[in-house]
Amino acid sequence: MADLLLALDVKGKSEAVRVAGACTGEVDAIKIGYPLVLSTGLGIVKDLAKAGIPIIADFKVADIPNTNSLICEEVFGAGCSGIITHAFCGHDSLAACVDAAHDHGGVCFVVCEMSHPGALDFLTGENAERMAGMAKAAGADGIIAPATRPERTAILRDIIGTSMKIYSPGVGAQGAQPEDVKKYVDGIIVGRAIYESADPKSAAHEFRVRAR
Ligand code: 3DU
Repeated sequence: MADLLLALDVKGKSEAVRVAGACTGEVDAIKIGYPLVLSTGLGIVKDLAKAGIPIIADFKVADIPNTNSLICEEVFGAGCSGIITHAFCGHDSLAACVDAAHDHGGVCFVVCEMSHPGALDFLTGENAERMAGMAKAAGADGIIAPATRPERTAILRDIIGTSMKIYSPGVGAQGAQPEDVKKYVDGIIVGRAIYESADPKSAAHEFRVRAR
């Protein structure tokens, strides 16, 4: 049984508020990222928060520890409850994000393996498994692992155990189905298949039911 996270990669406040409003009651969290925040500013978090749905900032943070801390301060100061970070910058950069999240009562999720074909160049195999181990050692709350390669997500689940969560992108537009991965993960992330639908509420409802 997995939660449903809406990847709200739309542009502009009115479209974001429209889709989020339509999906209220059908999604467990909203994931925002560069497309939306660069088109609206971080103030969009306050607009979306009115719906009472937790907001996770997918900025795939990847810098030195001090810069990571500064980014996280902005994210949590704006009202987000979670941050998604990369791990390949090393244990100290990762620790900066985990610490900042926990200082604000938030959560930190760590990208270990990505869902697109090009992830197979670097973000898979031993690299991904080492990053999963590092995420666990850092005290992160969870990892991001691909719905498009459920067998890999199963391996990463074995590494982190059951005390951490897995959120999994790749369902819908990237070709994966909720049924492929739901037994390994705590949440599926769906973007285009919901926000590009003529009826986002019904689309979200269907994914929610299928993720259960
Ligand atoms: O393909 P969709 O439209 O369902 O969107 C997937 C979202 O998840 C999108 O925001 C993307 O940036 C994010 N994501 C991945 O797709 C793959 C990853 O490995 C990590 C995040």
